[in-house]
Amino acid sequence: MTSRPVIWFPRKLSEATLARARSTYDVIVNEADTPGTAEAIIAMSAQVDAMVPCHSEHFSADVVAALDPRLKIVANHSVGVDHCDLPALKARGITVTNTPDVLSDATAEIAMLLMLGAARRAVEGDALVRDGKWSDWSPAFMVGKQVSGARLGIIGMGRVGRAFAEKARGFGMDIHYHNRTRLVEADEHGATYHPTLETLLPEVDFISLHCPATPETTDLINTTTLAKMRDGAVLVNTARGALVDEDALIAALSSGKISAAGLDCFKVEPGGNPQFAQFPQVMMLPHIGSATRATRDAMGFRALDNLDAFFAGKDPRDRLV
Ligand code: 8YV
Repeated sequence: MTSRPVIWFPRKLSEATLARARSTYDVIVNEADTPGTAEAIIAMSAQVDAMVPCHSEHFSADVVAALDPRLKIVANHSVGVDHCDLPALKARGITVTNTPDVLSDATAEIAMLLMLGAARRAVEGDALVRDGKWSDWSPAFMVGKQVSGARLGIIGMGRVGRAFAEKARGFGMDIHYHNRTRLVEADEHGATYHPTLETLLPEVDFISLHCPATPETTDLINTTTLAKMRDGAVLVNTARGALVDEDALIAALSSGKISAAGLDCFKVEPGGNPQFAQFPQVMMLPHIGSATRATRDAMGFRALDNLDAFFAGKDPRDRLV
């Protein structure tokens, strides 16, 4: 009998994922479920053939250079791969995969929750009732911004952006988008394409970020781009904290240029940016875009599908390098 490949799970993935993995592979799970440190990743690379990390494990150039040649594949349990230095992994001959598609709806749901919560003052309203401070009502009380019929600007029209556009169309929103390339007409469903941010930003009432974090998109939302937005625009970020210059956003919230924001991602994670807590019009979540039972299972299974293909000598469906 040939020996089974050994797989390391630095985080505790769903029970269904780990059960399926154990049926095919020898599995090592970090039962403590703490983020895999550089030292742990390097040490484990000598003991395993594959790793299934989350975005909490960083494969920087330094880490990749120190990996043991035994490690053959990094099958990410995430769609974003900004935690992986892909050129460095490619140079070491290590295959890298991700888990696209399966988390688009869950992430779009969280974007919708944040957009509605920011627009309709959910944090403020919840605190009033929760703290027993709701003592009055009038037609002018807690008036928010209506989503239905408003213009939504989506930056990054990949799978998650398109899933969010579909949900927003259900709210009667007029969709505008910016993407490196224009979608084919059938995929636009009537959305208006903007080849540059310059034309998109002044046209929309709500802006939602759905592009990957790359050197080109770092601080995409900054003092200059914020100034181009409509007065009182609402910003939603369920993509990556790296996309937003947080100091610039705090200044725009203070001045009222941005009337509200919904944030699931921050520059520093875990933790977030305590400066945002001064704004009741900012709704915040701790990076839980894909955190549903169904999606966790689907992400785990997609990562295992990639491993199964790789160890069967086939090209994994979601191979990146
Ligand atoms: C996850 C994510 O929370 O897929 C991504 O890129 O940011 C999230 O879905 C995380 O990476 C799960 O491993």
